[in-house]
Amino acid sequence: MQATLVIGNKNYSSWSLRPWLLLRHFGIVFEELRIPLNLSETPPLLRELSPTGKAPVLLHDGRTIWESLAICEYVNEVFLDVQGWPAGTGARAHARSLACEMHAGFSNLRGQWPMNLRRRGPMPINAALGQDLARIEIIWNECMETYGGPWLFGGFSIADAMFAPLALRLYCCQPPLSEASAGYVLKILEHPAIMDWLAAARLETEVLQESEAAYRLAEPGNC
Ligand SMILES: N[C@@H](CCC(=O)N[C@@H](CS)C(=O)NCC(=O)O)C(=O)O
Repeated sequence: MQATLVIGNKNYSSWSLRPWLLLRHFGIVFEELRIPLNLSETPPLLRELSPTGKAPVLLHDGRTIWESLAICEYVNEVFLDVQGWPAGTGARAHARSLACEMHAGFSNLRGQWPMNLRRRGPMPINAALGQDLARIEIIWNECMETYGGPWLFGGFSIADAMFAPLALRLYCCQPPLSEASAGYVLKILEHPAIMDWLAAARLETEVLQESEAAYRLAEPGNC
């Protein structure tokens, strides 16, 4: 039975992108139901589909699966024959740790640079944001050194799906990056599914004031 992935706006919904990318990368055919966020009709529509009233949510075989990482785990089990994580207990544990860290952490980066694919140009970096960026450098450099690239664990895994929106934020806000991290951002940008997502995002016209305001506060008119 075909699954339906409920997503938010492609320009803004970083959580939606994660399981969407995983499904697309592995060629899983699914239906996409886009519900624009922050409209007056959004909360009742999302509440009907998801217990948290948030996107993404996956509907499959009479089941409702919410939370991006839980959706990735379900996709891994049901559609990917558990190939969504790297082979090898050590690498798998490492990848799961990073995916959880991404899901639970990076609040400064997520708060100050919410995903807004229309933004382009350098943004100021305060101490808190700098800490998140430094941690990303450590993670990506360690992964490239340990597993040899081109993806975080060699082949594409759920860890890449989890970090992809963060890579797009770095593309939009252009902080200084090491060679390994810049290469990884480029690799994400060149993924055919990401190119499709970006093209669809460009066609969207909705404006989420909340996401725009974060940037205006940081530096008016900079990007
Ligand atoms: N922890 C959740 C976060 C989901 C989330 O915050 N989704 C946002 C869109 S990116 C949303 O649905 N916002 C609508 C709202 O909060 O009303 C996950 O990993 O899926």
